[in-house]
Amino acid sequence: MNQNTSFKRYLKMDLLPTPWCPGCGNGIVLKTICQAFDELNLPKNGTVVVSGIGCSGRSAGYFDLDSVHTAHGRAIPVAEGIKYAIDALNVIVASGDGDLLGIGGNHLLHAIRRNTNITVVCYANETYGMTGGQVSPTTPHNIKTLTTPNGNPDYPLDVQFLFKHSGCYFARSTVYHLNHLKKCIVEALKFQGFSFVEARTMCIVNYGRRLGYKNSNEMLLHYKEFYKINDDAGELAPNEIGIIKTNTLIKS
Ligand SMILES: Cc1ncc(C[n+]2csc(CCOP(=O)(O)OP(=O)(O)O)c2C)c(N)n1
Repeated sequence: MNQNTSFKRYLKMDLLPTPWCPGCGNGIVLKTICQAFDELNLPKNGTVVVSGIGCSGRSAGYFDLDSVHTAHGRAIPVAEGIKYAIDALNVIVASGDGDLLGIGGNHLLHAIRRNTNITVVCYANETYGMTGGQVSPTTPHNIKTLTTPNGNPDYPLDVQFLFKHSGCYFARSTVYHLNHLKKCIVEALKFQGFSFVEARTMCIVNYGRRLGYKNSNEMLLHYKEFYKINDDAGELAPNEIGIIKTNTLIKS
């Protein structure tokens, strides 16, 4: 199969289009996960995708693999259960920041503690997209959302710090930086232990338009201009994307 289209073998092409709004970045994350699977030639009958609830959670059903669409926030423990039951499987979680860091945050902490050998790709759009654009754990300070019309009084969770001293893998990228995002996912899949990729992605309809973006392309251009790649970092600045080298993390 042609190198550029062979990733499609991991997708249920007959189910397309997805239910996501025009301009949503989720499709880019979904495609990039499939490209990472393709690069590693993951066996379709040996790979499982698990998601929680949310727009991004809908991605599980579009993989042409065994997949589980769990209850809200419960993707990680279900994925861990699958991995502990059948170690030979590649187990990947694909879900949103609200799902994984909000209602599911407790499970994330314990997956890090256990260093379970699964990969999580977090569609981090800084909002609860499916339910209309409420504030989420990753919404920046002062940003206006449906539930913070005067600006978010809280500060966002900087996810990388949950991983400090864990011995796990953490990477951050965006849907603008396609090759970098794919590299982050490929390296995560190769990592023997718990790996987490924070994929910054845009929700124009329920988030970006409240911030004054006219379209999702403007949000993409913001990623292009704001983020700098720093793959050798022990820690990422707010405007940096990269892979935190696991050898900079000390397992206590
Ligand atoms: C137990 C429970 N609480 C609340 C909801 C409502 N709900 C559905 S999706 C969602 C937020 C999802 O946000 P996120 O994970 O960021 O995904 P996105 O839609 O932004 O991709 C919420 C709160 C639910 N379905 N179940």
